[in-house]
Amino acid sequence: MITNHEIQQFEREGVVAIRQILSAQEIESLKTAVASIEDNPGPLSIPQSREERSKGFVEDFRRWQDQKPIETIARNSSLPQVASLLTKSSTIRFHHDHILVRSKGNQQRTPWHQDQPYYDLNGTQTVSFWIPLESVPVEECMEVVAGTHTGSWMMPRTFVDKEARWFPEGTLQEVPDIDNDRDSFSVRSWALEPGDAICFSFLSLHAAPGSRKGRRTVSLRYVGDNVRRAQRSWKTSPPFPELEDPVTGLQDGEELNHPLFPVVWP
Ligand SMILES: O=C(O)CCC(=O)C(=O)O
Repeated sequence: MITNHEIQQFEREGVVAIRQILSAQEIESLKTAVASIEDNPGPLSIPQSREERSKGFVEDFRRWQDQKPIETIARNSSLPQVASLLTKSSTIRFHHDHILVRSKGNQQRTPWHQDQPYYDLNGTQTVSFWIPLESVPVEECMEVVAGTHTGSWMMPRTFVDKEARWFPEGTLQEVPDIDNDRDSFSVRSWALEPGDAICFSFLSLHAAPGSRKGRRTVSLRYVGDNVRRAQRSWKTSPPFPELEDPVTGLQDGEELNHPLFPVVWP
């Protein structure tokens, strides 16, 4: 399922591509879910307006809660076990799904960023699986900077307006200008086929280009033993307002022991 070499690469670089981690049937079931999500945007979908959506780049979050194929793959595929091996965590919780759909010719780029500063958690045992539903040529693949998974947190900003909506200005270092200094960074990317996935840490710096033929991707995100809630005074992306409930929510520093984050391994 996964080799020691791949586990070591993830430990060293914070990113590894794993071939045929999902079956053709599993990819088909994700396609069905994504088609349904495109037709029925959820409350967290971006953008919300029909006019903006027609520009051809839409995102959605936390749809495992109403799209059975996503829940089934998040829980029952090989991903939870691979997450456990990569993060060296004895237990794994599913954290959330993130759906990204670019229509044919949509050139909107996802800028360089780390995911973790957008979330309300701390901890190092984290992994996302970036799962394209169609083949992706290397020049249209997500890119990840090797080694950033053990480095500093960098300022999360809104992708379009570059606003510091999460951490206050000046409190975190800025994302470096990788595109104008590419030789100084170890940038990883791959040509992928359906069933392949890029596994990367929540702290790995990554970006993704637009697409000529269109690209539908599902990112499934998992956390391990040492991950704890970090209460924020702002709305995270994605938001988890349920965690603020004084009775059923989670306090700062608590384990993510909540039905929103089911244990999926073992
Ligand atoms: O596919 C993309 O455009 C970016 C994906 C991404 O940033 C992620 O999955 O965390």
